[in-house]
Amino acid sequence: MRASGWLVVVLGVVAGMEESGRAAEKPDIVVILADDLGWSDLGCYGGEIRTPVLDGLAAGGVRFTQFYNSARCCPTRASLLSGLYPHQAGVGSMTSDLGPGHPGYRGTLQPHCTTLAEVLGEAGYHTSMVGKWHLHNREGVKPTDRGFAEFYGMLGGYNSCWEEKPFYSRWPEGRSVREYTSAVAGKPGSFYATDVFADYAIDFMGEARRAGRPYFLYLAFNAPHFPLHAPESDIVKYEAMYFEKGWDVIREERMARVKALGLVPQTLKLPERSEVPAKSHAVPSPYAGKANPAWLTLPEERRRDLARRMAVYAAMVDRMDAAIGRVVADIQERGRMENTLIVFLSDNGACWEWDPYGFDGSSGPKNVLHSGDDLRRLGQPGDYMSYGSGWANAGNTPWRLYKHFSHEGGIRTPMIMHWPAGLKERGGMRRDAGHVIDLMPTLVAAAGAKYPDERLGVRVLPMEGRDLLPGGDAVRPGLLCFEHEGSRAVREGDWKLVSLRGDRWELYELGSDPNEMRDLAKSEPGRVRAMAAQWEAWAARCWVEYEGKRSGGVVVKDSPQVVGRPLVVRVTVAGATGDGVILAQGGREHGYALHVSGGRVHFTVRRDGKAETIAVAREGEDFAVTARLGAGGAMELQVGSGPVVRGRAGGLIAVQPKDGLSVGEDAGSAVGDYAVPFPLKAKISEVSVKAGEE
Ligand SMILES: [Ca+2]
Repeated sequence: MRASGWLVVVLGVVAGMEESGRAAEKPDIVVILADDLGWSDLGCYGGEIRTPVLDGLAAGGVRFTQFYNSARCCPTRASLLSGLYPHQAGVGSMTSDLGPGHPGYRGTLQPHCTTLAEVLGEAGYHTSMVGKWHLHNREGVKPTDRGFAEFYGMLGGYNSCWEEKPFYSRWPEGRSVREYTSAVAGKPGSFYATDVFADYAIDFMGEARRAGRPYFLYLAFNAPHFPLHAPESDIVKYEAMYFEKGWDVIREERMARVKALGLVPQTLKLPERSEVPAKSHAVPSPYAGKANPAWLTLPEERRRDLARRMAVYAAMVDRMDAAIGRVVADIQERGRMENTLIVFLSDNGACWEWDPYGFDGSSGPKNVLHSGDDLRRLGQPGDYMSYGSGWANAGNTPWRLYKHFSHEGGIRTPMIMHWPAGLKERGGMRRDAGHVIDLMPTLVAAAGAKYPDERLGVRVLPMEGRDLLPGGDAVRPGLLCFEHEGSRAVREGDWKLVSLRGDRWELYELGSDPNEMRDLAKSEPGRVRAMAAQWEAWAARCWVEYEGKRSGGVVVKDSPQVVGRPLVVRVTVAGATGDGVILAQGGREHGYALHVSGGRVHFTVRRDGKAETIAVAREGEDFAVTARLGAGGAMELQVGSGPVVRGRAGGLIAVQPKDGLSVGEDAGSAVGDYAVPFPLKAKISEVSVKAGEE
């Protein structure tokens, strides 16, 4: 029996090789994801940042000129790994879990989706992940619970690149770990995340080779996401140049190069500097709602500070390219370059948070103007900063807007595929649209794997994307759809319908107007209606809860600044026959709301996703409400002259909510336990929100 079984195996292998030669051998697969990388940052996409390794992969493979992600860290990662739209996988927003009533917003990969690691593991692949997960750190949903046999990296979204503990970990527990000294910038043997990721990637590839198995390595850098950290030796390559040129010259130079490279039409014009979105967390930013300023209008001290920030960012990209170079060199040394499929892309566009000056300390309103010797601290251990919207705008040249948004600056990513044994192209371009949902069908095809119908007894949703390997289409058939925090888009052929949160639809013909400069919505109302209906149908099918959905309530234009301030909210309601929201400011992360439900008035305070609610009965259809949030989080609620009900939130509102104050509905995501917009049929008057007084 034993001899005959052995014989059958050998015959099978020989037959396979005779049929299709090298292709019978499964390719090794490496998917490399950058974090918050702008569209034109890489040399092969028009950037001045030195990226010779990625440029080399592009020269030996194929670049996609219109490849899309899902605008933000978590949704893109969920979509890339599952082959589904983010909401279908359960990650329509970030990692907050809104509960079973909101299947698109469970904050982590759901049982009805499978992952690239699970599918390729079933096909015999050694599976490993190095880098940033950001799909929740709960037990049962870590990388090693979703198909990756080995993991080293960070489970959360962003943290120091210089400090290993407690941010980076090795799973499964008990595996051998490398030892690094901590936070001694640039010293041999000290920890720097990007370099360490390459160390572990090479370790994991070696393990697979020793086991005699093909491997799938998912290498998800946290570079160049904030906090911007890089070795001084890389920063100095860029600092003086960025100060001399500034973002206006860089934008012009990149524009010229993307044309020279043939990435965009020769007729394309550089748009005006993008605006700083009005809902800025850097409140009160004087730039909110205005365009990024011209570089030379800024004082020299500010320009030196900003040049240093951009230099640190560029150094992170430079260093990431070098780390990828070490991984590629390891593959080359083993003679495996021919049959290794390498994919490189970014999870979203460059990050504008939250105004042209960037932030210091944490993502929020604090900015520090550094000067003199203090500039040298930027990017070093202990520092924490970002580069701001002016540089992010340059990073996304020639597109509009940034990370978070469904305009091209948010969702268009560089995308390189390199696989000499499987792809015809050597330095070519693919000009049809692609999307991260395409990686699942592409890798399933490349690996000869099978996408399952079921996973652990649960039916798995079918793949949404298409196999990229054949190529050859001038225009992608079908629809691509987008939604993130109310920014929506649908693309069919070269037509794209797009909106900001809560705003009207804009219509663009990307074939002649790739950077969304000529809005045709007014002249093509029929097309707007038809495409909007396509988007609505997609949203309903994929569990999208559109945050900008409006119901006739009022959104207050200049919402109160509530961070760290005691609140007193007063409002008069008349003719309230049913349930609904009286007023709300904020959403699923931070904010407060008053709503009526089950004959009671509810007061909710939400901090970091955690909601505290107190409620009191109301008498009749007409009533006045007073709600207070005091120091230390003391909550009070009173209806009319009735009893005062008390509760306690964790503290005052800690982050200025993105969703403005709305009256008569909750126009953003839900602060309280209701389904937005939850309009209240009533006359609401005498609304007063006092922030900063007890
Ligand atoms: Ca990101």
